[in-house]
Formats: sequence, structure tokens, C-alpha cells
Amino acid sequence: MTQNQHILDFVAKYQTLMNPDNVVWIDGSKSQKATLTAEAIATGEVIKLNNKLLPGCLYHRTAVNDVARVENRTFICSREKENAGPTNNWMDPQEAYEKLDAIAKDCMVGRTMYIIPFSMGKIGSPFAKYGIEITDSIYVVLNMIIMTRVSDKVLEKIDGDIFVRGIHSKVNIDEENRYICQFPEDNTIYSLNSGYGGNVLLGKKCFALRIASYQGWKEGWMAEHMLILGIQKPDGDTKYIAAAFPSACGKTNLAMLIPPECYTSKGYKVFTVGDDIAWIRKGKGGQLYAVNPENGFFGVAPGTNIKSNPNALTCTQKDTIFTNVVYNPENGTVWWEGLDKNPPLKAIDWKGNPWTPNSVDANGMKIKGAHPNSRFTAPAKNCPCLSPEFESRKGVPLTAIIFGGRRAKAAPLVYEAFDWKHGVFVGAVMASETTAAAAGAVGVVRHDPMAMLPFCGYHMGDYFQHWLDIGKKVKTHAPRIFNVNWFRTDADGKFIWPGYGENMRVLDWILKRCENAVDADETAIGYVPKANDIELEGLNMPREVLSSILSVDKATWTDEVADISKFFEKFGDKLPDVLTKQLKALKSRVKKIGKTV
Ligand code: GTP
Ligand code: SPV
Ligand code: MN
Repeated sequence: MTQNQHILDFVAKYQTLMNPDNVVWIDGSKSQKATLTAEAIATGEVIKLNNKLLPGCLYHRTAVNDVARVENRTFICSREKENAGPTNNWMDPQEAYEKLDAIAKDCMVGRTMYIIPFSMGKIGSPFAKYGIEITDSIYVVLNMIIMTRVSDKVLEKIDGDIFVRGIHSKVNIDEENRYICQFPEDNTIYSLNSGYGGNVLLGKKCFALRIASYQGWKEGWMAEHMLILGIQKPDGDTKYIAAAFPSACGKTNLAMLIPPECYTSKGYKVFTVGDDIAWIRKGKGGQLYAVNPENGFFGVAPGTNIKSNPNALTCTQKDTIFTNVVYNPENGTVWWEGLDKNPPLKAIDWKGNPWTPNSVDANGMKIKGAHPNSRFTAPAKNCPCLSPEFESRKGVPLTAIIFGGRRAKAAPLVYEAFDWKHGVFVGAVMASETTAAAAGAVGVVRHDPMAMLPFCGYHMGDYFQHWLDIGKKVKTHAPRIFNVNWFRTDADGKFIWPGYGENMRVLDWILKRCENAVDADETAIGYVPKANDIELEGLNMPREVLSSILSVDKATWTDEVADISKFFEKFGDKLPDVLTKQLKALKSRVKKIGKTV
């Protein structure tokens, strides 16, 4: 345990409030993990999977009403409402503590309280930040052991009261009393009545993005919803790229991509540093350096298969926890839509009901066996293409930053911002179709600046200014900024671009731009590739089709400008002038589309 009075007081406070039968300190040891796993298996909280086919793997189902992040029940509890900004739900901190304490009172009677000391980032590294999560869920403990660095060593590293306090209880998974509250000024997260990933693995979105974005703003660094990958070129040189896409828009897939044959045959290799979160700060030589503060992948299962993402699939073959996928009791394996064409014939679906591939609902519609937001929790070290820099203390230098989303029409396959300020504008005006990663309607286009709409722990106007300030700090060493869209559709609603591994062709163009090795067309929205400059070898795609997804349509962008203007109004005085000017300039460039000068 620890002598640190701040930690002991924190634990004692919630022990008194929540009144558990036992308190267990998690130390990160194999033996303790084995004991807890056995206990969770005995109570049915998890099911042990086939030890030959999926060694060390577990299966879990959450409550049917608890399968995704709940943005409408997520609050930033800053002292001043203004500081949460127009894009976050806000609650007064005192009111929030009182409300949550009332719900949490005696919630652990008959249960065990687990105290999890964890580190985001390599323990002892300059980037590392420490946390203590209190929870009554063994499932949370087992997931945190995969996703973060859980160790009793963290207790020794914590200096005084400098740690993030995470308080979680399942209570009784009551939707009406579900709250995910962040108190940025107190380094505190309080999460009640959920047992689902992003709501309860408090190191992830709650800490590494909502709390950390606030810390980064105060301390001069950035916490972003970004994957980080390295591309090793045939000459052995590796360049690093970070990319922000909204939830379920392709970060894990891009981070682990396997390049097409025309690249692998030349010696190109892609390495994964992270698939969801990047902490970025200025480092040696004035460049921006990024680390992945996590230690595992909490990936979307549906659609993951040997063709789309073999690396992710390999990650899940041992020591992985599967949540809300199909369970095959006959051989103790799992399945999900898009895994293969051999679904189990007699299985259990994510709701716990008997399921066959022919199951239909009352309206005759096929019933999905796995929830669209079903997930795997896999250790990073399982990843066949994990970067040798994964454990780096100083992070990897960024050559490019990419923004992207799901846009059926507006955004071209790829374009480059004119400069950092324009790049911040490109990030700020990102919009994307909503996905199953959060509760609510799917497929609705909404603004999601830098893919951080649900994760920014302070006023987004200040966040934009912070991005501009970071640009000033790194000046000529700033990474170049790009936007991508893998999701343009044809008249039948089919994706035109093949995506996945083929996205390497776009990354290749991006790196060439960063090396000033390729020209581009200057358009109203940024630099767009000349169709001949995207490698199509081995791809059955006519150049005209490629050209069609590189186009910038005047009518679409005129609507886009109107939409951005409306979105920007939300921010009032807090919208940096730079962005107002950028919008004006975009508007005038869009007006000129099609006119000869
Ligand atoms: P979070 O973990 O929620 O942050 O998601 P993510 O951004 O890591 O997304 P992920 O890579 O898991 O992909 C989400 C969904 O998008 C999956 O169903 C993928 O199959 C699909 N997807 C990923 N990349 C591509 C692509 O290049 N093209 C197409 N068409 N679909 C893709
Ligand atoms: C996301 O929704 O962006 C995720 C999954 O990565 S969760 O951990 O639920 O936030
Ligand atoms: Mn994510």
C-alpha cells in the first residue's frame, strides 16, 4: 500500500460513502489478476473462452441499456459554466458532487471496492500522469490492467496530491441516474451507473482526453483523439503521423494498416504507436513529439477481419476481453458481423439471447449477433506491428497531422492545409456522420472539431486558440496538416475508395508533400493531389474515379460555408479572430470556384 496521506484520505472518503464489504488494492501482479479472473468467472461476470483457440481470453456482456458512451449524461463540472463552453454539458461542481454522493451512498454494500493505481504513459517518463481509480467492477479492473499501466509502483511515483482521482461504481446500471462527470479543476472523475468501456475505464476518454486536454491547456501541451503511426521507408527512415478521426471512423484500422503489395515489395512498413489517444508536446529540435498514453487497444469488433485488419485480429487472439460480441458456447469462441462468413449456428447474441445467423425480429429484419459498438480489449504488446518506439520516453516526432471524418459528399479523399493556421481551421470545421460509439442516432452529420467534440474538457474556443498558440511555439518545425475522407459514396451509397490498407496510397502522397517531392493543385479548400500523383498500381480504379473523389464541388462547399458560419456563432467572443478570418477567406475562394481569373 502507501503512506501517501492524500491517497489514503481519498480512498477513506469513498469507502465511508460507498460502504463496501471489502477493500482490495490492485498491485498489477499476475497472481492477483488470476485470482480476480477466477472470481469473475465464478460469478458469471465474465466467461472464460477456449484456452486452446483463444488463450487467456474472456467474454463479457454489458447491460442492454449500457453499450456506448453517453454524451448527454457526460458533464464538465468546471467552477464557471463559461469554462465548459457551448459544446459541453455543464453542472456546478458542488451540485454535482452532492448529487453523485447521494446516488453513491452505500452503493458498495455487499461488494468489494477495488483501488487501481495506474499510469497513463510509461511510468516515470516525462509524459506520464498518474491516477487512482476506485471501482466495484472486476471487469473494469481487468480492462484497466490491459489498457493502462497498473502497478503498485505508481503509488511510489505519486507526488503529494498530484494524481487524477477516478471514482466509479456500477451502482445498479440505472440509465436515469447515469452520470459521467469530469471536474477538471479538481483532477477528478466521477462515473456512476454504467459498466461500459468509455464511461468506466476512467484512464481513457475521461482522463487521457477530458482531464488531460485541460491539463495540456494549462501546461502548454495537447491531449488529442489521435492515432499515431510510423511509416518506415525503404531507406530505413521512419516518419510519424498522427490522425484525428471521430469515434468509429477508422483510427485503429489506419494505425495498423498493412500497405499494398506495391509498397511492401519496395520495403515500406507501417508501425503502430497508438490507435486512439495522443499526448503531444514540443520536444528536441523544436518539433512536436507524441506518445500514446495507453497500453492496449479498446477496438471496434464488427468489421475487423483477416482482410480489413489482420494486425488487429492477431491482437485479439490471446489475453483479450471481448465485450458484447456473439458467444459460441459450443466451442468457447466469439464472432461478430464482418469477421468471416462462418457465423456459429447456435450461439448467444450480445443481449444474451439464443441466436442463429437466421434470427429475425418481429418485422422480419435480421438480428445482429454482435452490437455495432462491441469491442475487444487487447494488450498493445500483442500487436505484430507495434512500433519499437511504443515505450519511448520522449515520444515520436510528428511529420504530419491528419484530420478526417465520414463525409458522403463534401470532403475530397485528401487535401493539405495551406499552413498551420489554415490547418487549425480545417480541424475546427471538421464534420462527420455519427456512429454507434455513442448512444443516439447514427449517420447524422455533425460538427466534431478535431474529433474532440465529446472529449474537450474546457471551452472549445480556448481549445482552438491553444492549437494556434502551439503552432506559434513550433513555428517552422510544425507538422503539415491534412484532411482525409475514406467515406465518399457513389449514387448507390457505396464507398468509392477501397480504404483500409489502400489508405497507404494517401499516406504516401502526404509524406511526399512533407518532403516537397510532389506538386498539388491549389483549390478553394487547400492543396489537392493531381490525380496522377496518387499511386494506383495494383488497384482496379480508373483515374477518372479517383479524380471524382478529389473534386471540390462549388454548391456543396457553398452550403458547407453557411453551415460553418452557423457553427462558429456558438463560440461568440471566444472564437479566435484567426478562424473568423479563415472562414471569410474560404467563403471568397469558394465564390470564385469555376470563374476564370
Ligand atoms: P474508436 O475506437 O471508436 O475511436 O474507433 P476508430 O476510429 O478506431 O475506428 P475503427 O478503426 O475501429 O473503424 C470503425 C469502423 O470503420 C469499422 O467498422 C471499420 O471497418 C470501418 N473502417 C475503418 N477504416 C475504414 C476505411 O478505410 N474505409 C471504410 N470504408 N471503412 C473503414
Ligand atoms: C470512442 O468512442 O472514441 C472509443 C471507445 O474509443 S470509448 O472508450 O467507449 O470511448
Ligand atoms: Mn476513440
